Amino acid sequence: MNLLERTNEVRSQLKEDLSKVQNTFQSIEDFRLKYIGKKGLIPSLFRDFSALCATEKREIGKILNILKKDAEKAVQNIQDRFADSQSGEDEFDYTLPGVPFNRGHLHPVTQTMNRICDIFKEMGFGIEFGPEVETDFYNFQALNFPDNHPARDMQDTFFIEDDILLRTHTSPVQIRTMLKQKPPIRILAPGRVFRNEAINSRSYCVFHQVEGLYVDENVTFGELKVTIEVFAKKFFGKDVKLRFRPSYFPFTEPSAEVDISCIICGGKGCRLCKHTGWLEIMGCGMVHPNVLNTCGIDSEKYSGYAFGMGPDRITLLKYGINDIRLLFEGDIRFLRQF
Ligand code: 2NL
Repeated sequence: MNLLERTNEVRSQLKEDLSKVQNTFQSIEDFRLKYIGKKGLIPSLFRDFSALCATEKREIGKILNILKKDAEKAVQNIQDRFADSQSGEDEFDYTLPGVPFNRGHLHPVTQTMNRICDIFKEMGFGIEFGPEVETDFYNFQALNFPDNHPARDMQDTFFIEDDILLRTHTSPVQIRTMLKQKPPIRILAPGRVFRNEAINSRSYCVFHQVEGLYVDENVTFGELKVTIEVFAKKFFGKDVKLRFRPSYFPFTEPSAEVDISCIICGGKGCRLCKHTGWLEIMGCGMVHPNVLNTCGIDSEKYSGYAFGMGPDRITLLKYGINDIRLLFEGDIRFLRQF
């Protein structure tokens, strides 16, 4: 076999051996010594090369040099790969299942308030906010509460000073809006409210309210009814039935309370609806003329409707939760479920 044939033979052998090298120090070192070590196959080809004549050298020198470079490169590559695997950095197994982590989410009451707001926004209501610390004027006086009304009692309201209190409803937001804007006014006032009540499974000292107000010329109770009907069907489902019962609030006349057919039994009677078939979801009415006049809106020219609901209670109903305190205690084991 002449040198050219031997060179080709070494090349094909090198190719085959390279595919069999294992990722261990010994296997790589064996490969290195066999081909480019001092006593390896390629140096031995070079030794024979030096004995050739000039024409033969020209013919084979280039091929031999390429073989040597390729062998050195192959050794470098497998040594690098081995070093990487030893450092452990690039050994991450990308096929492993991911590590789960908690994503967090909005509080269930916030989710309920957002849904309520979204539905009324579609019907053209704007959203307004106001302070949680209010004066007697915005919270009571402007809302047609008589001076001796029991809600003004220290027992029911958290007073900060004589005239300063924590709002007991979000109506002051609407009073503020009516005082600074002319009709038409169509707004929703969601927010946190406070009442100095005994705490139990049904009432807590802090809770939420979403109130709505629409004031314009010729606003009627009929419009109030359809607006609430559209809302209730969107929120609770299109098959829900509604019932308006006469009621009393100082700030509306006439006033009504709104019931929906029970979302559990559909009206047949069950534990949730206390076997009545109905669930109360809100109060509403036509804005009392005294309230409009106090806000500088002529009650001869304008009329309005208003409503108020408790998203806490609605959240309890929706999820079948039996204790309102769970909504305010921030227990992550409870909140995680929503
Ligand atoms: C309920 C009842 C209601 C209103 C709130 C209101 C506000 C203004 C004028 C007139 Cl500025 N009314 N709000 C009206 C009727 C009922 O809430 O049971 N809420 C949980």
